[in-house]
Amino acid sequence: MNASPFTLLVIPGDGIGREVVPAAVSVLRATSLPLRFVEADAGWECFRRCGEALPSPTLETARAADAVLFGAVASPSHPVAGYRSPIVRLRRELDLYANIRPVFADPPTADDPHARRVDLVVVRENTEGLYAGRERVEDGGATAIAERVITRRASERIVRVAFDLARARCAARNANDAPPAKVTIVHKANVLRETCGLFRTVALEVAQAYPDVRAEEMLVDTCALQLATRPERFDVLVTTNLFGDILSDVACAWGGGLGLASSANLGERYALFEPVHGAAPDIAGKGIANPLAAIGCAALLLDYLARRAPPDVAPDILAWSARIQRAIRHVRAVGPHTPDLGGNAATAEVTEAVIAHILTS
Ligand code: GGG
Repeated sequence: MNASPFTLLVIPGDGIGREVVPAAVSVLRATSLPLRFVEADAGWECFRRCGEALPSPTLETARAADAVLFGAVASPSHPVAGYRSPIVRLRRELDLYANIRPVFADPPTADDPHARRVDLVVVRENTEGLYAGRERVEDGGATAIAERVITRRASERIVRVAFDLARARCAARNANDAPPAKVTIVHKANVLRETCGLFRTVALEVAQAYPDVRAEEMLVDTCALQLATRPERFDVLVTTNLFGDILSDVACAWGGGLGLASSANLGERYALFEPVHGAAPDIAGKGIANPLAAIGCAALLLDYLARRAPPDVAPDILAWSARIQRAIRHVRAVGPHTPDLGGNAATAEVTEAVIAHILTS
């Protein structure tokens, strides 16, 4: 392929981000795709070194790149003067309003008849809700208040993402007995009448424009239970920021846990891909972090680039993404496994196994 290269900004961040992001980059380098990598700093360690968690050059480079591959960040839980979470800020600065978290579990086989057929995506609003950053204390610190911001604009655009995705997934299933497209609208409008009420109203309005997609609504607590007990009933779920954060972690237990959970943060102009897991300081530096979630991000990133690539280039990019996804499933099934999956392999061994598989399959 002889196309102009895509520029990817790589931000390893803190802790195991510095181990799993290089693993994902080495998988991307093993493809024959025209990719150019630029690395930049962000995170708690960056703040301690230079006084900024998200230095301006990092933000500018993110705006100039075709996509960003992010690792993890370890913000302290106590307030630190001048510190703001760089990932929350990046999502807001780049208006990455759609957080997409796919969860896939292999269907039952003769070897494992108890396996579950799980193939769902949690679509989480990424810019407002309880994470809008509107917190304050009153009564001299005796009362703490967080404002939950829900807007028609943000609700409408995230729900459209979910319905478009459900439609696209249904088209890709392409089999007569494949389940129809379905979107589950998750809220708590019976209690949060104004905020969830607005989200629900807008979501049901948007649903009218997608007669081919089945829409259902579900209270968030019911949804948590259903995700834990009947995950196979879901296709695409759409919800507000905090609910989506929690539900997507519940769902990812079916996909092999946090070590395999990848996510995309998408907006109109920018895209950032990050493993769902955090910086994991307890295992950082030991070389045993599971790189598969970050490598899964590399596949999601290629899917995104393919949608923006010239038509003669896109199929090759998609083919590499599919190869990476097959390799992840293969390594997940047969190993080597890092300790979080019950093995004793190192990050590097798992990465090498993925690369070997994509180059030979
Ligand atoms: N890769 C996802 C990640 O870093 N998760 C942890 C997280 O979001 N932390 C927020 C923060 O530390 O600011």
